[in-house]
Amino acid sequence: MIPNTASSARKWVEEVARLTQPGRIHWCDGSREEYEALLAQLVREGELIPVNGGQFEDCYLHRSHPSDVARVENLTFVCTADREDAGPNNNWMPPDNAHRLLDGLFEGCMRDRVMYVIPYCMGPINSPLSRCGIEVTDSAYVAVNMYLMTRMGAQALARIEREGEFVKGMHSIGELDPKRRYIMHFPEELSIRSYGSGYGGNALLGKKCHALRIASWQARQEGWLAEHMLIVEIEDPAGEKHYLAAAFPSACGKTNLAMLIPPDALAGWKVRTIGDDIAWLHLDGDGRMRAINPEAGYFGVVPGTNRETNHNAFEMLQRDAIFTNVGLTSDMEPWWEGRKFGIPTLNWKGEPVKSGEKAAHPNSRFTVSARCNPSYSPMAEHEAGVPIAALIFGGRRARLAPLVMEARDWRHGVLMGAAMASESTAASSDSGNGLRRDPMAMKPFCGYNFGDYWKHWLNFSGRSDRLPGIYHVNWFRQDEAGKFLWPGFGENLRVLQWILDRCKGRADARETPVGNLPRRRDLNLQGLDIAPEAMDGLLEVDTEGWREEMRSIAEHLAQYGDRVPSELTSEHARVAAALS
Ligand code: OXD
Ligand code: MN
Repeated sequence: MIPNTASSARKWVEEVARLTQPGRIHWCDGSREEYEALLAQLVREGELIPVNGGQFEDCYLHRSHPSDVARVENLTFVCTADREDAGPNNNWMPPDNAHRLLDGLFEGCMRDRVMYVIPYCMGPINSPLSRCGIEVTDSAYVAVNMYLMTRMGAQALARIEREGEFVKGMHSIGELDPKRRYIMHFPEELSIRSYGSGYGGNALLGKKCHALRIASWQARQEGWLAEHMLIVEIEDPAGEKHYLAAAFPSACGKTNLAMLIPPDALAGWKVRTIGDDIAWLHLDGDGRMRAINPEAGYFGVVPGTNRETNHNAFEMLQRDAIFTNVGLTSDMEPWWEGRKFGIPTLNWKGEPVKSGEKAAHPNSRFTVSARCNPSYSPMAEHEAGVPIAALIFGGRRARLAPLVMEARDWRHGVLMGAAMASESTAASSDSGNGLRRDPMAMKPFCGYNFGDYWKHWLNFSGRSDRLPGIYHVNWFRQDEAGKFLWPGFGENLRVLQWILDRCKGRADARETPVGNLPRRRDLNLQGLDIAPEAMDGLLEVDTEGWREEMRSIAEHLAQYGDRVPSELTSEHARVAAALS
């Protein structure tokens, strides 16, 4: 499958090989045979452990280096010529310095190693909305994960050869030394260099690095959006299909919402998954927003997954899955907190479990092809993408944010997205009150200045009068005693039903300064056992609390200085005035 010498792909790969000096180069063809051969090799090398073949068919466990278990935001850089273009939302390094530093690390780093060349396509292979890349890596674990997560191999290479343009991604696990670890993006060159980590978000370059950071930059130039959003298909009892895209910060239940199981009381509704993490949104010729999921698999958080919380995910983990950093039972079954049955004997590091310690790493993951999902929608392969009825933003907020609110128009919706916040652990908190502002859930992933990004969002309203409605949801409101007010999971469909009815002009709402909210009677609460006071709490607007919130949002926007579009500041002023 090696392309001819005139090909731009071949030339670039040869250039990389001159720098990294691999012992051997393997061009991945993306076949099942190749995948299985790589799995067998990883098992021989001790990088993968086959798990119980009775319960778990063709499933494997990988244990990463204990210092390499998550994305590293502090070591992730966007290297634009002008620092202001990367913005305060990104770490920045001048491109020349970054290249010098990375060239030094990559020089000779693949001696005695195999260099895998992975041509991949993000999005359906023949869709005009898809974009391609090539990742070179010295990790066979990365290659098998890319096989599950992307459309990789011969067909992607053929498209790259046709188009001539592709995102160039260089990855080496290096020495897995946290002091020699960098995830660098060069949006102006459409290139990525990642060194020193084998963890998914840092090493599977098609995902966060390409499909969000680099793609968000490309999208701005080309007039579309690359977003940290799930895409879900909802079929109503009349058989009509609707599509929603929703952005939530990491670990706020995107995978669960994308695979929601309707509660018994909502018989006749069906929910299918298009994507669980990333959406590329384009306007079509009629001004409708259409979405594709650039990925072909899921890299999901394992802990908490069981038959009740996410039946579909639980089912799809039984075959052809790669687990990373979960524990093991004495029967060699993968085990994680919240699995609900079985007893772990080994923890994620492979040591005997001590009492009181967690067996799985809290960020342990599964990698699985989207086609293994019982709720997979074939529309995920639709080349034109699916038409989006509404965009939803959300966060984890114990107080203030109501169960659901609707933006009065696009501009108000962009403000809602820009102001998004979620409660965070102390480790990732960047604001004194325990809240982390995470605009559009893109804080770790927007490849350019947030001020310019908001301007790009706002510009859509001048391009179409058929844009989706924008909504904000919060499944995590608590009462004074810390008890969740809303049951969440499948019952969230009731909120989605209101959103879809609003989009069709079929549901009512009350106008408030912060947005349009349903009254209790506007929601379908049939068959739901919830106290009226809990519903009142979920749908209240605490004016004083919101005034304080608007002050905090103003401070957050001000960090972006004169790159903040004036439409956004005036929208903020409008809401603040309505509250006083
Ligand atoms: C992810 C993340 O892995 O958002 O999807 O961290
Ligand atoms: Mn994510």
